[in-house]
Amino acid sequence: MFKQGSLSRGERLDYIDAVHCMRQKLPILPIEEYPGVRHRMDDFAATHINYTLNIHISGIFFAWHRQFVWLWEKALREECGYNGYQPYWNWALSASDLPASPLFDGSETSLSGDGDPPDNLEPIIPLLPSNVSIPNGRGGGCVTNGPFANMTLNLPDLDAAPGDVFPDNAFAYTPRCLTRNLNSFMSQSFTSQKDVDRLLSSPNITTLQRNIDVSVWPALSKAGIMGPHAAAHMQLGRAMDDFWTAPQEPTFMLHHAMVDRIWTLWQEQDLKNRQYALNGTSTIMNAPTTPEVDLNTELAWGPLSVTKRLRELMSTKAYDFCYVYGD
Ligand SMILES: [Cu+2]
Repeated sequence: MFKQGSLSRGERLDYIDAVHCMRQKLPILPIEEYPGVRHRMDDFAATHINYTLNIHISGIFFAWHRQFVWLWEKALREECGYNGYQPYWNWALSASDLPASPLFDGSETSLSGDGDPPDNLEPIIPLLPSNVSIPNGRGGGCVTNGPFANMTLNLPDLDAAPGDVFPDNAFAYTPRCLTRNLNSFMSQSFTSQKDVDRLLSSPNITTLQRNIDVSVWPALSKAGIMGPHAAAHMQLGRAMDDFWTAPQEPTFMLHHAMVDRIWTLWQEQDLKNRQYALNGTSTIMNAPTTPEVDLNTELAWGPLSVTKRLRELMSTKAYDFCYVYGD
C-alpha cells in the first residue's frame, strides 16, 4: 500500500480502472436478500452495513477495517487483474484545499471532484451533535466530472437511520447519483498534519481510539473537535458521510487505508506495548453490552472472508498480511 500522491499517472489510472472493473463484476451476495447489491463493490458496501453496529466506536474498529481494505485490494488483484497496490489518502496533504488536491480536482487521474452545487446552498451547516455550526462547501449535488462522473449508487441513503438500530430498508435497490460536497473548512480544522500528529502521539490505544473519532464523545464535541476518521468522512459530503453505506464512495478504501496506516505507525512506535493493545467490546459504544475483546475474539465479514481471530489482525506482517506503508 502506498499513498496516492506518490502514484504515477499510470498507476492512478490502473487503480481507477480496477474500481470500475469491480463495478462490472457480478456480486456474490444473493439478490433475493440483497436487492440493492448489483456488483462486487456493492458486496463490500452491504457487508459493511451488516457489521456497522459492531465495527464502529468499538474494540474491533481498526482490525475489522484492516481486513476489509485488504480483502478489497485482494479482489482488485485476483478478479480485476490489478497489479498495483491499495493507495491511501494522506488527509494532511489535501487538507488546505480539497478541490485543488490531485485526489479531488476532477481530473482524469483523480477520484472525481466536487458535486454540482444545488439550487439553494445553505451557507452554514450544524455540526451535530454539538451546537457548533461551520461553513458549508460549494457542492452537494451529483458528481459530474472525472472518472466517477454520473456514477450510480445502488444502496440507500441510510444516514438518517438512528446510529444504534439496524435500518429495515438497508439493502433496498435505490439507484441514485454519487454526491459530494468538499468542505475545506473541515479538512483544515480536523485533518491537517497537526491532527495526524495528535493521533500518533496518543499514549495508549484507548486515547488513540477516542482521538480518531471523537465527534460522538461529548466533551470534545462541545469543544468543536472532531477526530480525523469522522471528519474525513464528513468533509466529502453525504455519500461518504453515511455511516452505513459509505463504501459505495470510491474514496472509502483510500480513507480506511490511511486509518490503517495510522494504527500501523502508532503500533510501530512501541511494538512491545502496542502490537497487541486492545480496548473495548464488539458493539458500538458497547450497546448492547458485550464482553471486552481479546486476541481470541472472532471477527467475520460474511461471505467476503473466512472468520479471523483478533490475533491474526494485529500486525501488517503476520498471518495473511504482508504489507508496508510507503511515505
Ligand atoms: Cu466503517
